[in-house]
Amino acid sequence: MARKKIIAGNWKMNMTPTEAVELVNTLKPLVVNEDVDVVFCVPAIDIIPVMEAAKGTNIFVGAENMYYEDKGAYTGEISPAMLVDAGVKYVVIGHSERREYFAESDETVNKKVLKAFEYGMTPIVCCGESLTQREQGITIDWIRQQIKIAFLNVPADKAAEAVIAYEPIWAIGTGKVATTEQAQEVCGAIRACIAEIYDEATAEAIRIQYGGSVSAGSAPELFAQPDIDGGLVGGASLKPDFGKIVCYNK
Ligand code: G2H
Repeated sequence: MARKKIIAGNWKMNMTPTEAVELVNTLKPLVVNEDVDVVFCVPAIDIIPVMEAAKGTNIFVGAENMYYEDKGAYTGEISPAMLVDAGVKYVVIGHSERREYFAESDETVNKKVLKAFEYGMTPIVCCGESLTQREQGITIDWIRQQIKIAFLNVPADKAAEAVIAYEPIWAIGTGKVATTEQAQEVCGAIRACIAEIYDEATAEAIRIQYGGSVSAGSAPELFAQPDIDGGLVGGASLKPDFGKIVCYNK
């Protein structure tokens, strides 16, 4: 069965609750595409107002992060139960900005992935190489290692439901989108890695996004690649252009 595309906005640390509701109201008529699962991953404080504003639409609301413990003395963190109670379905795990500024490691990513599944959420598991790693020719080895650790102890039936976002760090917010060939090559290698860890059926089912300066111009070619099942979109998800990205095939 063909995989359904999944296109997610990652708002990062943008949009007050008031601005968030305005943005959802602007975008909701523009992001209707029955061929695509549409997700708005928003700051924690925006989740409930966005959920309200998106009621009755095709928009799923996602979180940008969560902690891997159930509850307790972790000041400033948000728990999986809080997200589930608010109606969150998807959660971004291990974005490179979390790894760079908040010391997230492959090991904490794995703990969060396991916890998201335990609570019935779908993790959007991020991976990606730096420019230095690409220039050293170790991109695929690096990504394979990130994937293998992220999915440690995740059973095949859960892995099949996961979303992986391949985001080359050098392409994030830089306007420097990876070429279609570069993006397809790595997404294909990720699928092969999943087949190795699990089996062909799991690899065929898992959805793999490309992220990194995706725009309305680059989306159609990227999303037409055999191993690219959509995108994780930062800057462009805050603009009406996100509607064009979601409707890339119209
Ligand atoms: C990569 C992406 C969204 P942008 O971080 O996850 O952001 O599209 O702004 O490069």
